[in-house]
Amino acid sequence: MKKTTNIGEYLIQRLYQHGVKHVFGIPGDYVLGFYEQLSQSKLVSVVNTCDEQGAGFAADAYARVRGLGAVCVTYCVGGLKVANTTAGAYAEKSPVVVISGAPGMKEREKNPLLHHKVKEFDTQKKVFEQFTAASTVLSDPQTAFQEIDRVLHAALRYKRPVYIELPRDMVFKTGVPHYQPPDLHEASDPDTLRSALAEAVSMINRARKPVILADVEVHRFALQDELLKLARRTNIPVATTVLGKSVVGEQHPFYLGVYEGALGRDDVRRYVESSDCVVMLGAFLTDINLGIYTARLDPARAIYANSEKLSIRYHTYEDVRFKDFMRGLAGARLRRRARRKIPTPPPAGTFRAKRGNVQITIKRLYQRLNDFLGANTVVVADVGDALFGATDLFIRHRTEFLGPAYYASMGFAIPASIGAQLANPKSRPLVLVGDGAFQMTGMELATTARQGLNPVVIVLNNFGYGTERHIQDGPYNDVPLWQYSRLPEIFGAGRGFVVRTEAQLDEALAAAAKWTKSFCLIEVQLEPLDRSPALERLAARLALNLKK
Ligand SMILES: Cc1ncc(C[n+]2csc(CCOP(=O)(O)OP(=O)(O)O)c2C)c(N)n1
Ligand SMILES: [Mg+2]
Repeated sequence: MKKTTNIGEYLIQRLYQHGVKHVFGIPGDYVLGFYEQLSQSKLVSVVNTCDEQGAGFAADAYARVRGLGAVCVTYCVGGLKVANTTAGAYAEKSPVVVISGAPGMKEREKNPLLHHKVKEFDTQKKVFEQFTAASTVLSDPQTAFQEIDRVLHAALRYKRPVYIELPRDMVFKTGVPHYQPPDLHEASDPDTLRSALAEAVSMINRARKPVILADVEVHRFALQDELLKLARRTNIPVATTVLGKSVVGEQHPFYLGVYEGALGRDDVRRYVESSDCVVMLGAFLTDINLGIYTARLDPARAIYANSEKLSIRYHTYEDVRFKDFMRGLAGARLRRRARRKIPTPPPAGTFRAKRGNVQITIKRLYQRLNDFLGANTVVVADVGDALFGATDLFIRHRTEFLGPAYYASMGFAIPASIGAQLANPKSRPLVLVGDGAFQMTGMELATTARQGLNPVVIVLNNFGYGTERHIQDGPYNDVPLWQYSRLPEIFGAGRGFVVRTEAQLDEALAAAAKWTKSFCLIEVQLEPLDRSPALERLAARLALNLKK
C-alpha cells in the first residue's frame, strides 16, 4: 500500500480486492467527495441508477453472482431508500456493502439542523444496525482502515450486508501509514470438526435412502463443486429448495427437483420425506422453502449444516465452519451406492406453438421459456407468478436462478438483472416480472439501456396483483394498463413486443434470441385468473392460513 492512502481510497482498494468492480448508486452532497474518488478510480466503475432502490437490488444480485456487491448513496434520503433492499439482502444472505455519505464530524458539533437529518446524526446507522452483520462510522482516521476490514470481513463471513458511513470530511483524511490488512481467516476447531464429520459419515453410511437437500448457502459460499463431488462420489440424490434453486445443474442424473413441502412436485416431496437421512446443506428453513410449513422433515433423521449451525440429529456442534464441514464431507469415506431410480423432472420437451388465435397460458409460457434457456441464460424472477412458475424451469447450469424467494420484495427483478449481467458479462438475463412488480422498478430499464445491457424481459401482464387475487380479491388488486412495449421509444434503446397468442410468443422469443444489441421487452397478456400449478397450490394454502 502507498504510504499516504486516504480513507476513501482504502475503501475502494479493499472493495476491489474482494471482487467488486461496480458500485451502484446515486450521489448527493454528503457523498460527492467519495463519488469523485470512485469515478477517478481505475479499479471500480460507478453505475448510476434511476432510484436508490434500484441500486440496492442491483448490488444484491451482483453480490449473489460475484460474492460481494456495493451500493453507495447519500445520507438518509438515499440511505433509507435502500433500507428495504438491505433488509432483503440480510434475510436472504447476500453480502452487500452499503456505503453512505454523511455530514462531516466537524459539522456535527453543537447538533445543528443539517438537511437530510431525521432525528439524531446516528438515526440512519441505528436503522441499519437492525439488518446488517456489522456497521461502522468512519469517524476516526486512526481506526478507519481497521474498521473497514472488520466490517468487510463480517460481510464475507456471514454473507450478509454491512453498513459503512463515511462522513464527508473524512474521505480524504490519511489513515494509519504502512497499514497491513489483518488475516481474518477463521478456522474450525479441528477436534469438533473431526467428530462432527465422523458422526455424519456414519449416519449417512448406515442410511438406507439418504438424500441431500441443498440450499442457498452452498451457492453463497461457492461450494457447488464440493456438492457436485459429494453427489457424484456417493450417488446420493440431490433436491434443492426454491431459494437454492440452480445450485446444481438441473440435468444431472442425481437431480431430483425442487423440494418445497406440499407446494412442490409430489414425487420429490415423497422421496425426501421418506428418506431416513436428509442431509440439509446450507439450508434455511423458511416458510416458503418449507412450502408454508407443509414440509415434514424430522430432525431425528436430519443433518442440518449451515454457516450458523451444525446439528446432526439432536447433537449440536459449535465452532465448525460450514465450508470446512462441506469440504470434509465431500472428501470423506462415504459409501458409494448403486444408482437408485429417482423421480426426475418431467422432460422439457420441445414446444410447438399452436397455430391460429390460441391464447397463451402461464403453463404454456413456461414450456416455451424452457426451450429459450441457453448455456448463458441467468433467470431473474420477481415476486408473483414469475417466481412460482419459474421454479418449474430447468436451469441448465448451476447458480443461474435469482429470485427473492424468502423476503419476497416486489420490484427486485429489473434492477437485479442489471447487477447480475454486470457481475457476469457473459450472461444474458431472462427477466420474469409481473405487471405490478414492473410498475415499481421497471424504469430501471433506462439504466439497462445506459449500460448497454441486453436482458430479455418478459412482463407477465395479468392486469393486476394476480397472486393476491387468488387469496382475496378486490379492486385494490387492479393495476392500470401501461403500453409496456413502447418503453423502448422512451429510452431510445431496446425492442418491444406485445403477445397474446402462442404463435406470437414463439415469434417474439425467436426475434429476441437474435436481437442481442440491446434489451427486449415482451409483454405477455394473460387471463387475470390464469396461474401456474405452483401458485395454485400456494394460494390455496395461504387462503387457508388467512381463515385460521
Ligand atoms: C414491495 C411489495 N409490496 C407488496 C407485496 C405484496 N404482494 C405480493 S404478490 C403481490 C402481487 C404481485 O403482482 P404482479 O407483480 O403483477 O405479479 P402477479 O401476482 O400478478 O403474478 C403483492 C402486491 C410485496 N410482496 N412486495
Ligand atoms: Mg400481475
